[in-house]
Amino acid sequence: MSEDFDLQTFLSEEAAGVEAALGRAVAWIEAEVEPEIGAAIRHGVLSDGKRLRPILCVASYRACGGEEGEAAYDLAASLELIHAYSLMHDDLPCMDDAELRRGRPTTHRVHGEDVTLRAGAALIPAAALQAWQAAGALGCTREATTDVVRTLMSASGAGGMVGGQWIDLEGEGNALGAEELGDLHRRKTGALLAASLVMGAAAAGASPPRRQALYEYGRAIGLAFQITDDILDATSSAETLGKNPSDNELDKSTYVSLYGLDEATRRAAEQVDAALGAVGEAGVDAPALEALARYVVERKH
Ligand code: GRG
Repeated sequence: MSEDFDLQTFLSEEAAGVEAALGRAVAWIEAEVEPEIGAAIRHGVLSDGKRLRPILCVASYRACGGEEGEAAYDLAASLELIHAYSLMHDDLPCMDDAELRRGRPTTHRVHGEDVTLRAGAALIPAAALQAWQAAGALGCTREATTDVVRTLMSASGAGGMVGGQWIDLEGEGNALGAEELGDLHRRKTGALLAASLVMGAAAAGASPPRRQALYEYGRAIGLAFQITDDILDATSSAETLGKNPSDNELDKSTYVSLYGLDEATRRAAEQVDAALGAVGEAGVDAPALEALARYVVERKH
């Protein structure tokens, strides 16, 4: 990593930009829904997440020549709206039945199941609108705007995150093979992470090879992220993670159960190298992307 890149300062400055954009997004969404739904949305979205997807989106946008400004964070916030809904629904009793998320009670434990279900559902079209509005504010062409919104919705949908979650739920109690596990995670976690990079590139009007390189970077760090998630679930505590480790309890197949800790760690590092190789070959010189790829596997929660 470049010696003089200060990752912690970068992450906290970027998170501040994302936080402000999420505040603006939640304010317009709240104005359209009943107060109890708005309160649940506020709980699920404005809690203490790492904001990795939006930070990646803005880093990609900049790496492709996009200019500074609030609208880039507004675009990036659309990814966090999808991510937040997925966590709110994932924690429901009909899915993972979790009581703790981001160090505090899950949305349904505070606001109730039916309200959380509706709040999460409201966030899906809100995210599409958020991305569409932000692309307009960024001056994206009609083609780039379509690309941005389609990328977000396609990564969130049945071919991406929703499909991956379905395989995950069906897999509980069954040992998945390497191919099935890879497919599950490419869809459940990897698709939205890769979309973060592609949306930033598309909004900045990146050339097709550069956009492709960022997609490959996103796919690789998506896999590295999930392997690390499995390692943290197997080795860390609820206090550090802000959620209860649950893979074992739910009898889920993971990279740790399939390969063991050492091999899982090696595979995560291999994906970081692949991510850096993809952007390096395309001549994308972005210290932030390099630092973020390493952060994905070095993080503690
Ligand atoms: C109805 C089948 C069906 C699906 C609905 C619920 C759902 C859609 C999808 C769930 C997808 C899911 C829970 C993915 C997990 C991704 C993941 C590893 C989350 C943790 O991400 P971090 O570490 O969390 O970035 P923070 O809290 O920092 O944002």
